[in-house]
Amino acid sequence: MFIEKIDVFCTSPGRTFVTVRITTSDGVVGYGDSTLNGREQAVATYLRDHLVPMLIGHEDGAIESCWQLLYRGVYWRRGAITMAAIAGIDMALWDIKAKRANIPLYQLLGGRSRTGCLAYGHAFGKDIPNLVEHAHGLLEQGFKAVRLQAGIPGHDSNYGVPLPNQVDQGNLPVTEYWDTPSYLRFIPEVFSAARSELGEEVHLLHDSHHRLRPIEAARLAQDLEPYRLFWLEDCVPAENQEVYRLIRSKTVTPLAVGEVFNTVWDAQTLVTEQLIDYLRMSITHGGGITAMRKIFDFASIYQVRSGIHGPEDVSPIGMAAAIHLDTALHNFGIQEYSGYQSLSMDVFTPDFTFESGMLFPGEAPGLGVSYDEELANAYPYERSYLPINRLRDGSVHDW
Ligand code: CS2
Ligand code: MG
Repeated sequence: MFIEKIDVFCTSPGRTFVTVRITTSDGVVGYGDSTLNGREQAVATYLRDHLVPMLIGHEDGAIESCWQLLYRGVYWRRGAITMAAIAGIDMALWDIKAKRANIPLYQLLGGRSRTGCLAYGHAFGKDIPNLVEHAHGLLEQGFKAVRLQAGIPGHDSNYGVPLPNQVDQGNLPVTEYWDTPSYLRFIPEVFSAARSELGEEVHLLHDSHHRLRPIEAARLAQDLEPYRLFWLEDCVPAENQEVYRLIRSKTVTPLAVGEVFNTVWDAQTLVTEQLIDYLRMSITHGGGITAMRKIFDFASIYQVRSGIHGPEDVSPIGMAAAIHLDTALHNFGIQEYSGYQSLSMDVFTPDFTFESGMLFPGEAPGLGVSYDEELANAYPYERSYLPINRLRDGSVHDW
């Protein structure tokens, strides 16, 4: 059997998603996620104009061969656009293969390695009391791990703390301002208060979102050691993997990085030198299931665990794929799960579940997702941007 038709949808049911639907010559349908926040049309166009024509007639069961065709058969390789496009095709082909075998995807990836997958939610607050209150709410929902992001005194905004009436300049980037010294002074206070309010058991995580320099990151990681974080994430931009050598040498706070990575080469030094503890690459941005199962197996040799990226801008399809892989991987660490708007869930109807702080894949054959084309088409694509971050002197900084 072979690929007969590929549809690429770029719609905004709740937020913008890029969805791939493959239909085979014998009528089996598979779904994949190619969402890349703020660059959705670039991926959709790459798929429609460049990849889809190459794939019609390709044997749908030849997944590895298809991946190699799309990675090395197009000469220009790697990059966020390319690997998100490959990911959507790859996920859909794995969905089809598991449907043909009439088993949930995790069974095809080695079977169940754990009863459930530890998840973490996003707690945020304009100040410490507000943050702790939100974190308590997540604990009441059953989470055993929460990411804490707080407003910083003197900052108009901070990463991970949505503003109630964020100035929306239509569909152009919003500018935010950042001050590292006040951030470095305040975050230890946040985690001191959180640890005493939330107790010793709960896993606490924090995301510096690429904003520090190596010595600043080392300082923060050291200052947070008394609060025993599960991880400190994206403390510095990671294009230069070697800068993690300094940070690693100064702290025992676990380090996580990788949500912006899209191939194993982005993480090779970090993994082989054990400069990190968790690799954050997502199936949607890392080239699909074919690529990510290999990358996490490579990471397992160095005792680096998975921490797959799972915000709202990985679609429920990408989340379902992550949970299936999480369930089978030996070196699973934790799964990010910030949840979705009900409209998004109505479009994709994923069968994964969240219970007592853990995520569970469904037992339906394949990924356990669908795509309500009619409902989604009622929410046409709307251009949107991620914010731009500047220092107070106006220079552009990492967002
Ligand atoms: C964040 C992401 O979840 C995280 O760890 O870094 O939500 C990130 O801000 C978004 O994926 C950007 O689109
Ligand atoms: Mg992050």
